[in-house]
Amino acid sequence: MNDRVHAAYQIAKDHYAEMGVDTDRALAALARIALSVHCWQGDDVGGFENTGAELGGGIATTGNYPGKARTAAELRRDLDLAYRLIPGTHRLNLHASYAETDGKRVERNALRPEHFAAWIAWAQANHHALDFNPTLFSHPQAASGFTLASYDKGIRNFWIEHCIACRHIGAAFGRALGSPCVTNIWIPDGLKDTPANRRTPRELLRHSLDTILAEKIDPQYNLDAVEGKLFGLGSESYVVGSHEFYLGYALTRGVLLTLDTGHFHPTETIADKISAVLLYAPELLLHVSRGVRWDSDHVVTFSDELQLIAQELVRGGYLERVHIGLDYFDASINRIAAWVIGARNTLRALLGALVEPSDRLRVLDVAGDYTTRLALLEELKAMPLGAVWDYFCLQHNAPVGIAFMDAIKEYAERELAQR
Ligand code: RNT
Ligand code: ZN
Repeated sequence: MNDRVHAAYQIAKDHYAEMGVDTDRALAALARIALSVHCWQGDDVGGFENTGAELGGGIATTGNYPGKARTAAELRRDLDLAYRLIPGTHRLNLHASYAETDGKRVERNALRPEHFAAWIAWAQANHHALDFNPTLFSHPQAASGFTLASYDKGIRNFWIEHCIACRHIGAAFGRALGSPCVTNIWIPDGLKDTPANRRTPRELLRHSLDTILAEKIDPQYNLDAVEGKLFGLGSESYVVGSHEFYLGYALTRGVLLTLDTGHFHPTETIADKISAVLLYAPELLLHVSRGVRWDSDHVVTFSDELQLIAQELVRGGYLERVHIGLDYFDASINRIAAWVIGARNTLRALLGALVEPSDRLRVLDVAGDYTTRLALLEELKAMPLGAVWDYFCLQHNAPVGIAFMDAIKEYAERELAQR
């Protein structure tokens, strides 16, 4: 098979060269991209606090596929396999609820870097830089559906303290791994039905965020990001942290804006937003996901939307300014496969964008030759991207094609079946 992959790559390379594209350069550029792989696909966003609290905050996993990770050690083993099947070197995106506290109850506002010592050691040993998220859901203090925008000062303060603690943990990750940690704040606050007052919760949220971010932390270690949303389960009529809220917030405070592909109206895509926001914001965090009707968190497929996002990142020259994270959770299929399928698709889409004849396309734009532009873009869709992708997998010792499922099935029998 390796011979077949090499031979196919040579033919593809020549074919792309005829188009004016250097595939070796594209492969080298792809190898520099580190995806931030979300830990929470591995255990249905459960975390390991064992508080008995159900998944809350208007997000939900459906399905009961066997083999879910029950401990941090199991989750790390599952991640090890996923990373082996995803070509390249990638980051891990952790949530605060994945702290390891030796069976002791540690409140979220008292979390410290040492509660993530095992994660840091594992990340160092395996070359995964770390990103982080405070967890403002699945908790008694979030039972009302409100956290940083709560009318209750005690609740607000609890979550402010939690977010401050998380920024320090993020900075510790950045220091330990030698790469800035992006600490992303997403809150569930919202209402099922129309509020009488949309204004005050937004003022409260702004104030809470300002308090959280008051302390300056060296961006070499920690970068702050804020993530908005259109609606959640049970927050259909009003979400305090909407896109406009956070766009304004990020731009005036100089923090990163997070765009989650599942957090907009169904026909609205984030691809068009990237070049607009990056005129004003220094950096972006993406949560690559797939919205399907009311769910914003399906496994990422090789969709038009995914390809368009990748094209925007490459065409705009934004790869250095955009942190690419994954964010979905499916409990109805093998969870390791879910990670691998979504991550491989994201990388493959980026490769597709990297092998575009970008100079030629730009000339057509400027010349106003939209007919040729359309013709060329459609021809590109049938270029041998698969051969270049297979070669990338081979280069990085990851399985070629569907062979990654063999490793997952073997692991499912050996390891997951025991859970
Ligand atoms: C929820 C947000 C958020 C979460 C994670 C688990 O709608 O997308 O990013 O998915 O924090
Ligand atoms: Zn998200």
